[in-house]
Amino acid sequence: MLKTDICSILGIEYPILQGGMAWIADGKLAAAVSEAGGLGIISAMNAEESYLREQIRIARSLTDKPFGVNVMLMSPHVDGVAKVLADEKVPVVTTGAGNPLRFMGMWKEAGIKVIPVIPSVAIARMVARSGATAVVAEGGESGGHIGEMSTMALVPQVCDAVDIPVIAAGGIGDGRGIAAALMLGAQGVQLGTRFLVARECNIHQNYKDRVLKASDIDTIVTGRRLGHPVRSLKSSFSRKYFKMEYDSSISNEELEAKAVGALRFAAVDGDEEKGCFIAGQISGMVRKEQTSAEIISELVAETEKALLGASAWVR
Ligand code: TUI
Repeated sequence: MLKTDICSILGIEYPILQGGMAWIADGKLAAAVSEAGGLGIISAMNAEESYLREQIRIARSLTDKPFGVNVMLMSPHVDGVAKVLADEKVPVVTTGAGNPLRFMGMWKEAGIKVIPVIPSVAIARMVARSGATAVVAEGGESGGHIGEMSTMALVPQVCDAVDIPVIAAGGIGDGRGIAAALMLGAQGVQLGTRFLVARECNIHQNYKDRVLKASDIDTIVTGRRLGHPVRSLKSSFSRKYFKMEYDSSISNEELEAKAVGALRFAAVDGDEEKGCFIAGQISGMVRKEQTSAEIISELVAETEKALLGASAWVR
């Protein structure tokens, strides 16, 4: 049986978290993943407090199991969202795209387990000192807003630096990746891209089809010039955006403006011209639509096989 300490800490069956993807990870997907024994995570994204309350209500109507909420710290509604989470006493909060320190006291007081997503050792140390329950160490193979480090190099260095559990993310798409992450010292994993094609994932079919058709080299990183690199699938939007970043006649303000709404255009409208189809480098490994329960049970079986088989190399 695949079990680590993070399972008892979070009250889940398997050490598998579903990433909190903006415009994608809603109450229905999170509940399906939690029902399957993982930790489903709702994205609070850029939305107002009322959206989050509704998604929490939906998740609670579909499962009694623990679930999480991801807070995008760059959201204009972050203060209100942070209060809703304390008020609703959600079991787990993960944070991304910034420093969660100013909310940690309020969340801890509400009994919430706080798991910041971090891109470097220095930030891992900082959040550990402030009382984080665990960290998600996310490498740049992942989709969305990324740091500089790769998962392979980041995870063991974070494990050495902090004495709280480390959950690996970025570039993990199947049981081999999970087994490898555990070998690097992680106690669990977070997967986003694999859940894009979950049956309970409510994104536009064009988005799912793009992931299903992607090859290993089909992602691109845009936004470096603005200081927030984002990995997504190559598309007419992302290729155009990439070129604009090298065009000095285009101002940073214009670049920012061109990105507004791009996640929504992808997830809700499946718009090939205006959408930013966020996905990680493992897109090339995602070949079929499955229920969240099928994804989790396949991942667990593959991980157990990989871990048990690995001892054959020691003679
Ligand atoms: O946050 C993510 N992934 C995301 S957020 C997002 S929405 C967005 N869209 C456009 C631009 C920016 C965001 C899509 N995908 N992953 C976790 C993550 N956190 N990656 C990097 C970080 C991070 C960066 C800096 C965490 C902490 C941090 O701290 C710096 C500081 O000291 O404030």
